[in-house]
Amino acid sequence: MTDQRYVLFEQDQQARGINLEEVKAKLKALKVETPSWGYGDSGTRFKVFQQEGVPRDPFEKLEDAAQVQKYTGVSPSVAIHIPWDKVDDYGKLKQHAEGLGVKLGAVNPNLFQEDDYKFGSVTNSDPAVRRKATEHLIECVNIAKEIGSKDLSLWFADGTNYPGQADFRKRKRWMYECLQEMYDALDDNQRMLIEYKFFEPAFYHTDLADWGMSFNMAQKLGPKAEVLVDTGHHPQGTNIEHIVAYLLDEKRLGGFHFNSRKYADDDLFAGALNPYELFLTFFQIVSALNDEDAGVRQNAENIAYMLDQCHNLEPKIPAMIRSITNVQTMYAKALLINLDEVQKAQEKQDVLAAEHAVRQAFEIDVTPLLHVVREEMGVPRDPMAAFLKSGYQDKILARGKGGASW
Ligand code: PSV
Ligand code: MN
Repeated sequence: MTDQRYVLFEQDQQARGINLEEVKAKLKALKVETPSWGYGDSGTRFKVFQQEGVPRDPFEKLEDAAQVQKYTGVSPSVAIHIPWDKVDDYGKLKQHAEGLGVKLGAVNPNLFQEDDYKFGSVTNSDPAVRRKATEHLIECVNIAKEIGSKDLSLWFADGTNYPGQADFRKRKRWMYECLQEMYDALDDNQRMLIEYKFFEPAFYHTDLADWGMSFNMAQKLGPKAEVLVDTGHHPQGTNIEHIVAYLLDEKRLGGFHFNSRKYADDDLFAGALNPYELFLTFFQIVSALNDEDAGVRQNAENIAYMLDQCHNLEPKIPAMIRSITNVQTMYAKALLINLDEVQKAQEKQDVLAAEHAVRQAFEIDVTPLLHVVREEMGVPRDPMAAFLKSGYQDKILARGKGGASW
């Protein structure tokens, strides 16, 4: 059946000089990894509300993640967190994932939940704690090798609460030493993605507080170290797309943890509060995909897109589907920006025309395009409606309450 809405859409976009076949190919190639911890119970420091049907172990988390892939077709891998997803046999976990049509993705070490790490992990003044933290990092590299995963996502809760509590410079050097040891353990096809966060759980200083610190660390470590941008980890008003462009130009943008924030690291689902920011982030990526420098293009092609969000009130699988479709929608809109038009306006220093060329694409309704793309990919046109109709949510209620948290 010819989709009338798509026919009109196609005419409009062709008139704007957009190559829709290219846009469709890029949309089909998009992959957004979901986090295993986003399927578990989560909450705030005040309360974790338990939901019925939450997975009880890593195997069930993968089953839920496979639903997101089944209905969206663009989330074929799942990030794991060690020890939250620790199992005796990672080969079995890998096989289970593959049997469900997904893969295990980035491995996230956890250096923030043990008493030993109260005063820091890789920055602790006690060499025995730093040793323990380094061993855990290397353990995670080995797990990643075993499951065939390329990416290790690193986030450190390390920081201090009071002036004078610890020596910033010494901590910086200790962190570098530990990460260097981890770096040396990586295979050639593996990379470490270094995340930053400007505050929390520490309130006075955080050892990797911003992208510049992560970037500096990555640069000193070597080409297998890149920066991970978690959209929720910036102070109010930060121009995230500028950070993205800068890192792309330096060929050090490793990946994203998408989510929405209003005040702090809220971890609300992606695209709920920040659609224009997400769109402008993709604008920088789309522009880098067309850069004259092959290295920049290559970096843009190898970005690990991941979600990092907690669903404290909302059901988890639909929240994940909504985020994925939000990300897909913003990417689709960014792909409709006429980059030549933007460039011409920039050359003429025509501020209004340049801004218009960008915003115009944001205002286009991409629903007909996404429907056709999904149909061609063999997934439902409306992934959310199809999932809700499937009965899966009712089926998992049998798991009861009290599943895994985070
Ligand atoms: C920290 O806030 C973070 O964003 C890191 O990515 C962790 O891996 C994740 O949340 C889960 O704690
Ligand atoms: Mn994160």
